[in-house]
Amino acid sequence: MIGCALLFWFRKFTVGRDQDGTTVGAWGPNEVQYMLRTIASSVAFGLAILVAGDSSARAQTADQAWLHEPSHLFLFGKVIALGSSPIEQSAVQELSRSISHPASVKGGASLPRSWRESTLTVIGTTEEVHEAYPDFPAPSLAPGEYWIWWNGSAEHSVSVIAGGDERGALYGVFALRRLPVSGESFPLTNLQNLHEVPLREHPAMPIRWVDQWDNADGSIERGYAGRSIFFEGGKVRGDLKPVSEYARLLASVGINGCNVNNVNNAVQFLDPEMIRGLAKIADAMRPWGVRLAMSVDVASPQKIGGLATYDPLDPAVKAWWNAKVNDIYALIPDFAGFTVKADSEGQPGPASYGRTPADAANTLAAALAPHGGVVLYRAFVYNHHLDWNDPKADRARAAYDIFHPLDGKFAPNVIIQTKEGPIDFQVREPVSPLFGGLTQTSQAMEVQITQEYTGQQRHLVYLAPLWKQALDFDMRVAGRSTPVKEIVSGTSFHRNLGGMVGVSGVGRDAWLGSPLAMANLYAFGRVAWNPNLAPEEIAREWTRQTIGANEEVVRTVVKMLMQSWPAYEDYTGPLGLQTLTDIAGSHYGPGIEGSENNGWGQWHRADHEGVGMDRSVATGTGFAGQYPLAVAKKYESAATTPDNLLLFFHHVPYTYKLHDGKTVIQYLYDSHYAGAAQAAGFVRDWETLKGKIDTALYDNVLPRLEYQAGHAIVWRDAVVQYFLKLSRIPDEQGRAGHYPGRLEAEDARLDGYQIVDVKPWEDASRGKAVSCDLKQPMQREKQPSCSAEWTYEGPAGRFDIAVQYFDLQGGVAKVALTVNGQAAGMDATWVADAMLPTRRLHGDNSTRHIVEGVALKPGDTIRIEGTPDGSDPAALDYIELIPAASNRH
Ligand code: GCV
Repeated sequence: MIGCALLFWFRKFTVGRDQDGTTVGAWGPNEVQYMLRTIASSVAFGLAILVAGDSSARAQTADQAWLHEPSHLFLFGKVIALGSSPIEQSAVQELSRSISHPASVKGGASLPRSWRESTLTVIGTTEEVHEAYPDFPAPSLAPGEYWIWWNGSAEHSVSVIAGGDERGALYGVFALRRLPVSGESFPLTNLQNLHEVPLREHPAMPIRWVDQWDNADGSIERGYAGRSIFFEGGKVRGDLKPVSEYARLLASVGINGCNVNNVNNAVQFLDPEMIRGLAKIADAMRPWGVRLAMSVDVASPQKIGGLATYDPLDPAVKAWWNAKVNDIYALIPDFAGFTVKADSEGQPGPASYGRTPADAANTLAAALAPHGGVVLYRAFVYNHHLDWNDPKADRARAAYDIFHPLDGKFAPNVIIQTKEGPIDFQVREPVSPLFGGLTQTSQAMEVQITQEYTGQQRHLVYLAPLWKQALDFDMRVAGRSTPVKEIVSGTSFHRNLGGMVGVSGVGRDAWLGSPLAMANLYAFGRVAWNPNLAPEEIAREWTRQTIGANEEVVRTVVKMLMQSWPAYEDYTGPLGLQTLTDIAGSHYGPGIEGSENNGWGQWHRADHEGVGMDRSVATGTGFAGQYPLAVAKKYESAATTPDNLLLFFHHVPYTYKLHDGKTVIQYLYDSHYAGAAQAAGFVRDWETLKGKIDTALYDNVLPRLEYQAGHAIVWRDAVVQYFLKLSRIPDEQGRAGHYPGRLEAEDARLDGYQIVDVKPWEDASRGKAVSCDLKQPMQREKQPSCSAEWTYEGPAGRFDIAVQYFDLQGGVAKVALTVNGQAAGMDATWVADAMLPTRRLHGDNSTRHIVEGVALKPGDTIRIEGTPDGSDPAALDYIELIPAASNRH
C-alpha cells in the first residue's frame, strides 16, 4: 500500500510532465531513474526503519509517538513560509525536518542539486498565497482548513500548502506527513493529480481540546503515566520542552486547545505567580497552534479574592472576574478560556446562592468575551449523596434535569461540555440525552483518553469505537436525523461553537505510559477532526506510523485494537451493567458490591431474582423519557432496548431471554469467559510480531498483555462467582464455581501464612487468601518468610503453574515456587514489584505469575514460599495447574 502511494505520488510528477510535454523542474531521465531507485529503496528499507517504534527512555519527544520521519517529503524541495507567524515557522520546521537531508535519503541515493534548487514549497494563509502568487487558484478557506496544490513547469515547480489561518497551513503539513502511511483515508486519486484535485480538508468542529487533570503539586488526577509535564511542587516546571513536544503531537492530529489543570483543586491557578507560569506554558504551545485554557474554581472571588461572596450575580464578583481575566490576557493574549466544574463532587457552585449554572457561566463568559475566550461549563453536575434505597433516585438523570431547562439562557461564548454517557466514562453507557436537550446552546462532547474505568492503561482498550458509537448515535430530535456528531459540531442546530474534549492525562512516563494506549490519543484528535473516520481506519493509520507498515503487522495490531474494547466490556460489565468496579475506590479492579449501595449513584441493583436498573418512565426512574420521542420509546421497553444496554435501562430476572434466546445469567457467564479468553488471545497475537517490529517495543508491550490476560481472569472469576452466588443459577457449561487444577492457598499446609478474608469477597477465589503478615521485626528475623504446600495427587504430566498472588504497594515481596525442594523452573522465583493500585488485598492488585512446563507426578510437594517486604505481606490466593499443552500463553 505504501509502495503504491509513493508510486502514485511519483506518477503525479511524471504525469504532469507528460501532459505538459515538458520536463517538470529539472527532471530528466536520470532523475526519473533516481526517483525510482529512491522510492524503491525507501519502501524496501527506509519505511521499515522509520515507522518502527522506539520506546526507549530518551528525552520525551513527539517522535517517540507517531511522528517518525516520513520518507517521501524530499519531494518538496526548499520550504519557505510566506508569513512570519510562529505557527508557520513550525510548519516549515516540520516539513523541513523530513527533507533536511535530501542528499542522504534512505537507501543511499542522492537528490540532484538542480532538483533541490528548482523545487519550492510555500506555506501560508490563503491571503498570503494570493498576495505572493496572484495567479494561483487558492480558494478562501475556513479556520483550520488546508489546501495543498502543486504547480509544475519546465523551469520550476511550486507546491502550495495554504491554510484558512496559520493553523490550517500547519495541519496541511501534518496531513502530508500522514499521507504515505494513511492508506485509504486519503483517496489515491488526490495524489495522482494534485494539480487538478488539490488536497483540501477542514476540521469538523471548532473546539478540539484536550483536558489535563494536573494538580499544581505535579500529581495528575486519574493519570496513569507518571507526573505532570506542566507542574511540580506548586509551580510551573522549569523544563517545558515536553510541553512543546506535547503541543506538536496534539497539533499533528488537529487539536487546538489544551486545558492544563484539574477541574478539582483549581483555585491556586489564579494566583499571579501561577498565571506568569501559565504564560510560559502558553508560549511553549503557541507555535503549534495549541491555545492554553484553564480550569477555574467559581468560588475564587471569595477563596482568594477577599470578597465575602462568590455569588455570580453580585457586581463585585463580576468585577473581580473581569479584572482577573484582564490580568490573564495581559500575559496570554490568545488565552482560550475557562473550564468549569461546579456544584459537583464537592466543588462549590452557584447553587450555594440559589443561582443556576447559566448565571455562573455567563458571568465568566462576560469577562472572557471581549478577548475572544470561551467557557466550557461541564454538565457533570449531580448529587453524590444519593439514597440507594430510593427506587426513583438516578444519577443518570441529573445533567438533563439541570441543564435542559436552561437551554437558550447561556451566553454565546458558553459551551456545555457533556460526558458522552450520562454516568461517568463507563465501559458502556447510552449516549447522554442532554445532547438532544440543548438545541439553542453550543455543546461539546467530553470523552476520556486516560483509561480511568477502562483498565488504566494496564489493559489494552482502544476507545475510538466507543466514542464513535456515541458520535454516530442518531438522537432524532424533533423526529429528524440529528446524529450526535452533527449536534456537537454545531451543524444540527446552527451553532458556531462546539466540539470534542478529551481528558488525556499524559504524564512524564512516555506520554500515556503504555505504548498501545497512544492509539487513543491519536484517535481522539482524528475523530475530533473528522468524526466520520472509521475507528479501524484510524487504527491502521496509527499502526503504520507508529509500529510498522508491514501488512501483517498492521493487520495484527489493528485486529487487537479493534477487539480490545469489546473484550474489556465482556469481562468487566456487559449488557449495560457498566464497569463493575469499586466506585468509591480506584475504579480499577472488580468490585461488584462496591458498585452498589453507594451514594454516587453507580448502581446495578442486583438481587436474588434479577439485575439491572429500571430507568423506564412507566415503572422506573424516568430517565428513558429524557430522550427525544423515538429514542425514548425504544429504551422504554426491554424488548426494544438493545441487549448491550438492557441492564442499564431495565431490571429483569436472570432468566430473561436476550434477543438470541440466551438467558441474561448465561450471557453473564459466557461473556466473562469469552472476554478473558480474548485477552489471552492478545498475548498470542502479539507474539506473532516477534522479530517483525522494534524489539524494545515488543518487549515493552508483551508483559503488559500477559498481565492483562491474568487480570482478565481475576475479573472473570469475581463477576461470575458473584452472580452465581446471588442468582443460584448454575452455568450451563459448568464453568462457574468449578476451577479444574486450582489448589486454594487456604487448603494448603501453611507455615507462617494466616488465612484472611478478602474484601470484597468476590475478588479472591472462594473469598479467602493467605497472608504472611510478619509485623514484628523480631518475628521477621526469626521467620523471614511463610510457606504454603500441597501434595500433588493427579496423573503425571507437564504443567504450567499459574500462581495467583496479591502484589501490594509499599514493599517488594519475594515469591518462590519449588517442587520437592527444587526450583520449579527458570522463572520460579520472582519479585512482586508491580505498581498496582491500593494497599489492601483485593482485585486491584491480584495478579498472576506463570511458571511454564513444570513436570509433576503423584506425591510431589508443590511449595510456595513468600517473603514479605515492607507492607507487602506476600499474600497468595491459589495456584492453578494447567496442562502445559492447553495453556496458550
Ligand atoms: C476530575 C470522575 C472521576 C473524577 C473526576 C470526575 C470529573 O468522578 O473519578 O476523578 O474529577 O469524574 O469528571 O469531574
